[in-house]
Amino acid sequence: MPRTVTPAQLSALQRHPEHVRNICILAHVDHGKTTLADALVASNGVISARLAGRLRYLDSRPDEQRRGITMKSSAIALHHADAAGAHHLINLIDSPGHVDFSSEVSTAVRLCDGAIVLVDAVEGVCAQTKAVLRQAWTEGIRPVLVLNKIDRLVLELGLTPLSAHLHLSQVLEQVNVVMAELFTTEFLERPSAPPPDAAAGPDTSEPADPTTRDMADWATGLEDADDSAVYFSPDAGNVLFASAYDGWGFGIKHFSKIYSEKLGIREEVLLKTLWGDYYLNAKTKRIMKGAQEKAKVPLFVQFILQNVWAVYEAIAVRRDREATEKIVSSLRLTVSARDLRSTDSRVQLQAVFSQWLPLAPAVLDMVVTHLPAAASLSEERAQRLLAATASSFDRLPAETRALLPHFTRCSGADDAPCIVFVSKMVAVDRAELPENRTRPLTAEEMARRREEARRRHAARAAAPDNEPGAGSEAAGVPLSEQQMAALRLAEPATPSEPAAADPRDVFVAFARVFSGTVRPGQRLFVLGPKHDPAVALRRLAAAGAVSAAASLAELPAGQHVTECSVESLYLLMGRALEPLEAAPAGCVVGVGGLADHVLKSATLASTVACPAFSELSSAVVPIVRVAVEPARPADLPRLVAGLRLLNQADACVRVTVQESGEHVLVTAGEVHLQRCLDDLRERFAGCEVVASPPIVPFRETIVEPPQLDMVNEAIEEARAEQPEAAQGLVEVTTPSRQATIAVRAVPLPPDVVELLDASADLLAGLHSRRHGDSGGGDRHADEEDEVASGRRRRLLSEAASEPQAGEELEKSETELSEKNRLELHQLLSAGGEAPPEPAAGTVSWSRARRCRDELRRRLAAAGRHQLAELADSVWSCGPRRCGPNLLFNAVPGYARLSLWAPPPDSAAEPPSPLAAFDDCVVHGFQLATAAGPLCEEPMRGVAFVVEALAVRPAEAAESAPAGAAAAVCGPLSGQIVSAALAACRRAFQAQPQRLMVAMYQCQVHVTGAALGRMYSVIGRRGGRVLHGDMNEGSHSFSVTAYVPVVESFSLAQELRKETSGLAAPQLVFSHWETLETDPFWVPTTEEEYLLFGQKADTENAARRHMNAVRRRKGLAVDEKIVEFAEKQRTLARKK
Ligand SMILES: Nc1nc2c(ncn2[C@@H]2O[C@H](COP(=O)(O)OP(=O)(O)OP(=O)(O)O)[C@@H](O)[C@H]2O)c(=O)[nH]1
Ligand SMILES: [Mg+2]
Repeated sequence: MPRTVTPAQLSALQRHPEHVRNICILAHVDHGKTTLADALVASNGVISARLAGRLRYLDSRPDEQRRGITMKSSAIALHHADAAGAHHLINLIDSPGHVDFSSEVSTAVRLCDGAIVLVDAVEGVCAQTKAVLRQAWTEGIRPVLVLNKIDRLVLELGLTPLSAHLHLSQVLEQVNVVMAELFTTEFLERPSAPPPDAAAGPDTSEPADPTTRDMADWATGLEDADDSAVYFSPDAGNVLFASAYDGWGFGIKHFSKIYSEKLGIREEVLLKTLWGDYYLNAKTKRIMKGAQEKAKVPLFVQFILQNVWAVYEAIAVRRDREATEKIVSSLRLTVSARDLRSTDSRVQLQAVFSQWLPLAPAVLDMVVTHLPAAASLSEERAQRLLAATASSFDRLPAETRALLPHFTRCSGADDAPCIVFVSKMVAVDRAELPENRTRPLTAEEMARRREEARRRHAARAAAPDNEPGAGSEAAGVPLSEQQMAALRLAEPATPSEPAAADPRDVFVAFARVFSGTVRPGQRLFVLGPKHDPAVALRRLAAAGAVSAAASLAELPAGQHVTECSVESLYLLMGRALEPLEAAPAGCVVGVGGLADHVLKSATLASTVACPAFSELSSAVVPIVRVAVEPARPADLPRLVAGLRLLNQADACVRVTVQESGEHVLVTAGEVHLQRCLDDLRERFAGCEVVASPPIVPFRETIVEPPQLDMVNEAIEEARAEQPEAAQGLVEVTTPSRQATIAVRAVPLPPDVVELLDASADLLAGLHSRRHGDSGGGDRHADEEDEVASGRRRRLLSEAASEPQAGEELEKSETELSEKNRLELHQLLSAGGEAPPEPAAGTVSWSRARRCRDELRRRLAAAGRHQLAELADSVWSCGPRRCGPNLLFNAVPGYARLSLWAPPPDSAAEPPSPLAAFDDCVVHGFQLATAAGPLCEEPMRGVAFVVEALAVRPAEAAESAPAGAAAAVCGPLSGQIVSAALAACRRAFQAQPQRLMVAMYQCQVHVTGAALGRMYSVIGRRGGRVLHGDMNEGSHSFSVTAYVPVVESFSLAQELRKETSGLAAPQLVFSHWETLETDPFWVPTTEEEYLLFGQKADTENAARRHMNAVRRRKGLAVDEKIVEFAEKQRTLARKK
């Protein structure tokens, strides 16, 4: 089929935002998104209808085709004419469903107004289905539902139409349960605000069932709590039943029209009753309620499913050619004889269904009627986009608020401010750009050239000295430029060929225009994530003009605006790009020329009054890190350049350079890592890259002393050599003997750690408030941080390498050179330690107080009454000043300002002599929590209580005079940092230490047959199964398990191998879990010797992990290589 629409027609449609729909397809992995997209793409003639569903056109990368999963979201512009003859432009984005690529989903959702959510009718709602529904909800975009793969109900499960109906209603119910959860959560959180989706969009005017409304009012007491628009229901028209693979799909509306003519029942009545518990009374010809009760066949089964089932049975089950032909003729379809005679039943099915119930029109009709147009952006969503950095829309400057009508009206007028959001940067092969592509000749050009050639031929024939057989070249006549051009088959690229030094890939920004019209050559401001319109407007008023840096690299500190020029605009057409003259408000386009200005996402605007849109949130945390290096050392510059490109092209990747020069790549999971490495090798770096085995993070913690030993015997040995009060208390004195600090470490209860995790932004805000905002933490904070942590680690190991005994520690402290001390201080005060910025720019003190009270409550509830009393004297938290460890002040007589209350304006507080060294103790604590003594991984869930801190003035110190002490031992503040660090580490070591491992939550769908083998694979890897429920109406189970991240590599391959490809896991980071074994455990009691033997050579997982990390970091490992060696004998080979 030829292409039915030209890019010119599509770009003409862009000028009517009321006819533009920006939508994405969302679903769990493998539910058929790309297959559905194929059907839609085929409806525009981009691919042949015969190949739709087989080609997976939008999976354009070779690895996507090879692995059969989508890895990058890609967009295509489609045309659709509805039944009324109106023309629509649909910008469709196909997104990946694999959890590793969820960041691609976030980038797609931000640009859209609506989403097609797909659910596999057999598998039902899966983990990612919930995640994408939540994502759509939080972004305020409206979803419609497609229940896909209905053919599997017939062909795989062999369900009857009646049981299929039951099954489908259960799946629908599952989806609606998720929606109800989202609705109620939001409703309870914001009791006074209307729900974003329920009130938005053009079709909320449809009358809601009055009874449900009354009930909602009664139950919740809120007039606007009409949740009817939130749910999916076939009679509301927002649900479609489909099989994307066989190319069919229908909504209730389609059949209600047909049967209203046949039965003479009004269409509206049928629309309300075709789905649900209704049946047709054959005698009275009336529709009655209560089909289930009276054991009647529901209308949906009788009129719809039975017909669909009949086709499947005739074609695919019985392979009955006669019946097939009968069906074809009774449905009045024109199916080609070739298709009907095909031996492949799927070809026959596709041929029949694509005529009877074509998928693309059904989907696109639903999209244009139920999803909002680009022009009808709801006020609520616009406000939310604009007020990303401020606490509320009303607090924004007047100039910013004035932008709102441009958003909601979607004004593409020339005088409207131009606002564009870039959600990701896509690397495109330079040769693929339309300006560099060889363009096929148009018909007129071909005719013109033919004419020219004919003329030349005639002229040559007429020339007297023409010799037959001698071409003009042979005769020595050089061809003219024109002649040369005529000999070429295609038009040469218009601009000169790209210079050899140019990189192969160029970046095209994936963007949506929210207001105004963008044209090539236009200059726009690029607003960084921390851009504050109020500050910029003030600066503008003072200076008269905005001074913006030319590129990201030149950006001075404290400024967040650069200026860029739009080089080119493209229409996104799946694998191809088409040039555009202008992009008016409401459309999704590609923008060229932003590579130096935008790292991953950005807001572009023609005015600085526009705030930066909130950054894209992603549910996945990058957790798998590998060190990469080129196979040939000479390729290092290429690798470095390649990593930079990769970082820009992928929202979820983090690239850092460690102090040691190691390049580290942090990715969301194994599949993501593989794709990143492939990208590096084949595209960005173009050289062979070697990756280290994945580095998995650990945490260190302490626990209560155990009550039972390893053989479950009660530990009776009294630890009463010391008085109770002194147990675990560690006292350290500085080398100059001027200061002493005593610290005790106590484990924090899990729910306190949870509270600290949840309040990280608040804690960081509290800290920066107390210490004056350093303004640090710029776009490159991550990289700096990584460097800083590397350097910190080195300093740490130099400063206090395994402080086991007091003398050793003091020795190492004196060795801490002056230079190192200085570096340490610089490091701590520089951006590297910058905490995350407080969310709203200001600290909410009431929230701080609430957090303190909650902390106290949770500590008391866990029986930690001593700590609960100290809740008001929290000194700091760490590492990075917002982590899950606490430092408490229990120094008698030292009253600090509370962390939880605003600092007083006047400095009227009586300065305690200790206050001067306050920060030193905090720094020591930060260093200690950033790298624990087990294997220098961060600590988690540890409270340090400072029970004594004494600083004697230098004169009083018994040793040499002050000057001399400083000369030998360094400045006192540095010594206190080291002493606090050492005290914390040793207090930690005085408690039972444990290692914590990161856990993945693993979701697997398997059939009953493969269940056992799957359990054994998970068990072998130290995982535990939480629950394994049988899916209703099918033979498959969905199993949820926890698996340690460190044991999870190649789990997918192993599972696939063991279960013959039947199980594929989805792994998402879930939580940190403490390993119960003590990494230093050795058998001590009789029973333990008996059970474990003297060598205790049974596996100690904690020690194995700890030693692996220590070895990787170059730390000392306490391991004997050969123990109990035996003499080696060479066995004689006697045969
Ligand atoms: N039986 C059946 N199979 C289908 C149907 N739709 C898709 N499939 C198959 O399901 C598999 C996955 O389809 P895709 O379209 O790649 O799924 P996806 O949702 O795009 O997957 P990701 O992009 O990786 O998340 C393919 O093998 C399809 O052939 C359907 O309606 N019926
Ligand atoms: Mg896909």
